[in-house]
Amino acid sequence: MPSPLPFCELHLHIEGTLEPATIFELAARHGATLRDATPDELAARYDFANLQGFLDLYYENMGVLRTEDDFAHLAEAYFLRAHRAGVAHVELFVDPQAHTARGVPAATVLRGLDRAARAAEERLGITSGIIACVLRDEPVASAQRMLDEVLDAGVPLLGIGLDSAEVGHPPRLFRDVFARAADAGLRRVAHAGEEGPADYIREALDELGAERIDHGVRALDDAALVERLARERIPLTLCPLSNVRLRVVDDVARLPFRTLLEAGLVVTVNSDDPAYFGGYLDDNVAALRNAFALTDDEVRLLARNSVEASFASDARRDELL
Ligand code: ES4
Ligand code: ZN
Repeated sequence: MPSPLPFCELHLHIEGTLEPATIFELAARHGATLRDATPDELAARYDFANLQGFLDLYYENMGVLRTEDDFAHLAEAYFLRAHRAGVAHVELFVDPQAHTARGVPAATVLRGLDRAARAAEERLGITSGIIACVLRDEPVASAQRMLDEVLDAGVPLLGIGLDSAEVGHPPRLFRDVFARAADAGLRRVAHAGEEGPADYIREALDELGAERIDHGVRALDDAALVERLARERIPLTLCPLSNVRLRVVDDVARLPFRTLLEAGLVVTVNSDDPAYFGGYLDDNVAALRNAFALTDDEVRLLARNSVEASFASDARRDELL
């Protein structure tokens, strides 16, 4: 069934759309050797004990992304699949430090993504923006260099985010990086409360000025925080299939989805790393629909929330609502 309304996808790591078959295709193009003999053999290892188990493979696999064309090709394939899923606007995450560490300049990455984004707007009508994420398990100085590089790349940038291994890497460490990003006109988001404590969500708001929280399911451990998120209409970008595959919950039905909605939170549904977690945006919506017997009105609310939570222009938001 087609989505009843266009969705905005607000939590999507573009490197997490790198499908096993594409990894093999790019490895062949670059003469790179892979650990596995076939895409199926690789995919058979997509059985993760936790976030770190996933991240290890995610960073290894992205080694096949080397040229501007590689990044353009990756994003083109994503935009086509997102279009089929009913996505009308995307704010995509990218991890520049994961590429510069391998000798691929941030400008190469951003130019490839930007080229695909322009084509997607023209051909598919999908609007988008790029959010450069700080790898929180790397030093602050590396994050500062990344910010300089992406600001100097000559490609329009929507925002700054915070991702990678959460526990032990609190948001407050990156206070100065986010302050400088805000001064440069970037929007601010942060992963918090995925595996880490509710306190990290509070820090993301107070120390980083985060305007949205990515995941944030652990907010429910702190009633005052939930009340604040509702009052300030700070959206949460939930990723149901991700939470199951990374064992945040045993199954989608165990997500505190109705509790979050009933607390008045601006809840959105997103796909995170769809090539790794078993589905794109439509699959995530379907998983919630099945697990919680969502009505069409409730699915429409999720679509509306995604528009409200987006950083799209007022004109574009009016179009989508
Ligand atoms: C990520 Cl699911 C998730 N959490 C944190 N960082 C990430 N980077 C890519 N996917
Ligand atoms: Zn994520």
